[in-house]
Amino acid sequence: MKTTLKIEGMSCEHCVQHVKEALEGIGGVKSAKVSLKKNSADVKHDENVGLAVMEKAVEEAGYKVIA
Ligand SMILES: [Cu+2]
Repeated sequence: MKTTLKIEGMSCEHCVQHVKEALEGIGGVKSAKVSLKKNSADVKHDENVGLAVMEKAVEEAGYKVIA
């Protein structure tokens, strides 16, 4: 499955790396492609990884998922 998350609060490549690591640290997430320019993350994951889990991981890293 692939989910695109809109992310708020990223300002540099460090932020991108934080978000990427946070998402890829979730069991069942295969990869996360994070774009600073688009303020988004394309996440490839198993079916059992819900949106709430991804939102929580991003928030714990210090950023926010919007809509
Ligand atoms: Cu940054």
